[in-house]
Amino acid sequence: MPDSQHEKRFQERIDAEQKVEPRDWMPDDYRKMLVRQISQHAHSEVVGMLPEGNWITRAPSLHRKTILLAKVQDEAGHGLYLYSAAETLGISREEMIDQLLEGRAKYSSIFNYPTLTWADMGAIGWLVDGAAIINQVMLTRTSYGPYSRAMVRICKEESFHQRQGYQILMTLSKGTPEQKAMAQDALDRWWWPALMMFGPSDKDSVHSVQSMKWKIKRQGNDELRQTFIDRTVPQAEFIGLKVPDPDLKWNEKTQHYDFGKIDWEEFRNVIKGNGPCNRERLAARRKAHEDGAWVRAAALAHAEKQAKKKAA
Ligand code: FAQ
Repeated sequence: MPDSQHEKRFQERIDAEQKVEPRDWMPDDYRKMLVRQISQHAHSEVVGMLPEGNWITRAPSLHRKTILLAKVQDEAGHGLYLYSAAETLGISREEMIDQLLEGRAKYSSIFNYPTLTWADMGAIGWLVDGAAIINQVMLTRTSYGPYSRAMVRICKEESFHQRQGYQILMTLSKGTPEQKAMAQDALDRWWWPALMMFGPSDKDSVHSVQSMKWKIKRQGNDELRQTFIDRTVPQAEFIGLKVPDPDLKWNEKTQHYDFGKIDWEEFRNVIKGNGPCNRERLAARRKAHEDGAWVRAAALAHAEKQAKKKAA
């Protein structure tokens, strides 16, 4: 069958809401688009462990420490589901990790900001996981089967992460004036970077049109960002914190919040590698990769030994 016929059938299947599975025919560009997005997503989960990992030894109680530890481990698990989903498209995990370590792959801009106080653990759970959920609930319905199934599992855990972050900030907000100020400071620093997580405005988004045609993404970046703002502003008000945007205002007519201008120059700089922590994050991942070389070698040697035993 000529490629154009294949492509026509493929689009018909997408339009009929049938999931695409690894052995199915798919256009090369569909495969590339998925490898790009899923690998970036996997790298984000793994690099995303670093800002919170910074606070595991300094959590204010044993109880808080165990919760944070479990959350960071969950993120590692999400990375692994996602690398596995990308591998079904014909790229190896080694290749994806090399791309990250050599600075050739992107990961979410948000993880290039520093975690300065304990309140940042609250802000990450509430805002960063909160933003991730809104994007990922949409992705549970993505057209590629393995990605969609990974998202279902991941979203369940992200909901718990969001609640634990909000609970940290709620506790601080009800605490001493210093604790409340710490919570407000965290919201002030994380609000705008959280809005940038959804990516550039639809008019500047390179991939959205094709991605939505293939139902990889099912909503635009701006729509998801608006949903996040509409949900999060009342949550901030409920715990007595103020969103750092003088232009934020409920609009009766649209039934959404109007909000101020996002600093896209800052966003572009961060994704170019010039955010406050880009170099530190990549250096930490490279060191972890080198330190783990003996574990990978031992695991491979064991697997080879088992395979020989089986063959004998
Ligand atoms: N950061 O044309 P679009 C989490 C890039 S998981 C860096 O709109 P697209 C869990 C984009 O890649 C967070 N780069 O692209 C957690 C493209 O560059 P390229 C990660 C960004 O793909 C919580 C270019 O800009 N979530 O947080 C960003 O259609 C706590 C043009 O953009 C996902 O990855 C950005 N924020 O839409 C973990 C979800 N935004 O590739 C630990 C899956 C855009 O041409 C602790 N991904 N770019 O070089 C997606 O839904 C999409 O890829 C978007 C971007 C929405 C991120």
